[in-house]
Amino acid sequence: MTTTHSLGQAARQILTQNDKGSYTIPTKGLYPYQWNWDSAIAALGFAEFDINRAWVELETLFSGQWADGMVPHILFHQPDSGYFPGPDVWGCGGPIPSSGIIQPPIAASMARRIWEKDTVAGASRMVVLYPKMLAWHRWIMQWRLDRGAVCTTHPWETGRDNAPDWDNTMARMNASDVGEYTRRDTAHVNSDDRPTKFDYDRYIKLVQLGRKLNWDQAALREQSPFRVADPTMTFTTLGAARDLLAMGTELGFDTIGLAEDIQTLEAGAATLWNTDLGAFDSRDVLSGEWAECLSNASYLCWLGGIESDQMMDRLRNTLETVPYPVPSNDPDSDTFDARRYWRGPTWAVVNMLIGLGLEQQGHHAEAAELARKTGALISEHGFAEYFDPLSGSPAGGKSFTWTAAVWLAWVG
Ligand code: 9WN
Repeated sequence: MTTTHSLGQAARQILTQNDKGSYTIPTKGLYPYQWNWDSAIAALGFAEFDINRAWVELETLFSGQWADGMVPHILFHQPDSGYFPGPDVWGCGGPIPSSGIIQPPIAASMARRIWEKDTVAGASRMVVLYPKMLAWHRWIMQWRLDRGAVCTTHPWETGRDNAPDWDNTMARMNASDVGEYTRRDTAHVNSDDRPTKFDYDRYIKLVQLGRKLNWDQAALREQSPFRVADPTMTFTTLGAARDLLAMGTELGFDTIGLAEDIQTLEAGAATLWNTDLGAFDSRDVLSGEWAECLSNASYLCWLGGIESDQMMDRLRNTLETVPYPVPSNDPDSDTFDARRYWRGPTWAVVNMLIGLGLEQQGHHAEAAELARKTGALISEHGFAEYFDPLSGSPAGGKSFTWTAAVWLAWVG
């Protein structure tokens, strides 16, 4: 019988095996570099048994910060031919070869939780990290707002790559001139569980556009066909702003503008409420269209400190009716696909972010129920990248860093 103790040991071993010394890869083969939000989650996992290593993870992530404050979604520390697109395709400057886009800015929220475990040691690490985190927050506020909501400029930025949220926007894009390229992901895992060629052509087309515009945010805002205000970016930015304000106030650091930013982002979060859908939704900024998608990101409202009775009703219903909640797409939707990545599968990492939000807002019973169900999923089906929400069967990469970290920091 697998015990909680032995699963804890297995989870630690995964973190240790994926540890490259000062940063952690998500999983061997499929993802050989440092990813932004994966690293923040890895840090939370490390904090359960090696708090110094947790801080090092975040410090390495911020060592890749660009001069303007942007923190890239991938840092290509060492060349590796196993992943596409690599640094040669992105063509970015920056202190470490990197991608030119961001990911959900959860690092400050994870840092706050690590700091709370040891405020004395944490204070000295935050002296260096805090200004960098604040600079990234200010970069997002400068470049990514639409009516106060935070926009994504590439499906990869949200971390929810092929979510149906982007279908309409992607369908309007012409990627016929993207050229030849060779995907590497489908050499590692089942192609039925990954984004389609239609999606990949558009992912690469957007990278080519960013490169052509030298990753100039003002030019991209003018010329990119992809700009969507979304719940992932908005709620994580809002949560991070609140956490920066709390830490900055406690530690006597610069908090100028944070309280106003929180008000702006709260107003922005309200613009993501789709009344007809009855849920937080993504909104295409260029067309004004709703995505009409209830996703697992819709439930990140609590992480952003936003209450919603309707989302709570939906969550309770999902916990009761879906065998392995929370699915990344509504099982009643035509676009639902139980195994294809962000179009249906359950992601333990998003469950944890939903759960941490619920706990923070005092919804302890729902947080405990979600943690229990996520724990059952991992103990029955392993530390997979994601899972079929109906059968629980594992999909994508194995021995996955953030699934192990979720076990250590939240459900184990
Ligand atoms: C592109 C690393 C990342 C996660 C994302 C997940 C997936 C990459 C990919 O893997 O995205 O960034 O190549 O599929 O969608 O959330 O951060 O685990």
